[in-house]
Amino acid sequence: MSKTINVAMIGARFMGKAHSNAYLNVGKFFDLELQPVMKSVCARDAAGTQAFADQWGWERADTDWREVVAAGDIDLVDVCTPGDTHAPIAIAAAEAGKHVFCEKPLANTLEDARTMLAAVRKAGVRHMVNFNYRRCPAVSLARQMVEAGEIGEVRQWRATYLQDWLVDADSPYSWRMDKKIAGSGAHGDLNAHAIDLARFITGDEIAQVVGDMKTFVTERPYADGSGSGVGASGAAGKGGMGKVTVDDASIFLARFASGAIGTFEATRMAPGRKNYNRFEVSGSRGTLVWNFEDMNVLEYYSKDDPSNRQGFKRIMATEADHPYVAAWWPPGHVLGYEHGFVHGVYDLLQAIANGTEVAPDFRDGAQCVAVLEAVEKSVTAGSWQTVETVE
Ligand code: SOE
Repeated sequence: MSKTINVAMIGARFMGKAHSNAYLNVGKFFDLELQPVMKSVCARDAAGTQAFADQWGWERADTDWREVVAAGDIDLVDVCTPGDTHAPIAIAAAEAGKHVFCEKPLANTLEDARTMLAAVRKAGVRHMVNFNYRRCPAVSLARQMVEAGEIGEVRQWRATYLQDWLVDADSPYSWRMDKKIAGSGAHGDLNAHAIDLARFITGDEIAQVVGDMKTFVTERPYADGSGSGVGASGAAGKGGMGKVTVDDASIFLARFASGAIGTFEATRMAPGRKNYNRFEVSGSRGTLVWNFEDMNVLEYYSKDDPSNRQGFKRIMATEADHPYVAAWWPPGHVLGYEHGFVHGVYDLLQAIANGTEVAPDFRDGAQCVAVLEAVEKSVTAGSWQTVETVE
């Protein structure tokens, strides 16, 4: 009989569902030393939170996160709220001695991210940021291959993270378009993932950046509140127009510490691209390509293949000896978006059980925010900026 760990999740919308699904299923597919107990889900709207708790199996529905993070029966606090509340919730949780799992980007400012890192370190609790794409099996495999030298010395990184849900000027306003709440637009929402993937796959740090950002639609209608997922509005029934204070698109060039170079593009305005999170990394001996829209496949070109057999091969990362796959289905029975969340929760729970490190942790999260912030500075200054190092 394994031991248990009591979880409280703050936030009950899109990410709340993805995390709830992970807690529900992780123990059914993976051998766990600590079984999660879904104790409390907390959000502002009492009736909606109760309905969410009933649907997903949370024992209680709460509305005051301060009481929840301090509660004696909570061991792990999972932060699924918009970026502006990550710091106060995570810091209070750490001060109450709770382990903290936090959605990305870690914070809206580097200052907040550093304060969060200091708080979890001081408390000696486990901490992790949910960069879910690291844990798609094909992405974890790409990391293993780069680490093993299978593309040689890494020289160039190309990331494109393209969506189209804001391409229409009448797509509704939501908190994601309010800088005070979201911190930034496509930049923090999507480039954060691309930066994390670049750091994870290459094992390198982004040292200098220069970029540009653009807001194409500067005001949007408030929604009727019927939406769900990315477009859901927090301003139901308000009427009128909301001012967009974040970017719709953000691009930047990067110089890595090793001497490699890279390009990053994030947009919510690319018609036809739904969740086109793609990277291509070229080394001295080969290239790897991954795209979330075909997430089980890793493309691999090796210069070391015989000359008459050169070409990209499509590796289906669905074999039992691919990362995380043995826990699931037979070869060829593909995995999806939700599995990355299950894998993240699995790694976090095992790290808590064994007292071991888990990545990406708050230092990784803060280093990602340092890159995001340096890009924003470069846009204002019109020049290359050096990225601060978070120790
Ligand atoms: C919306 O752009 C969003 O849900 C992001 O917030 C997620 O981090 C990304 O994985 C999918 O798109």
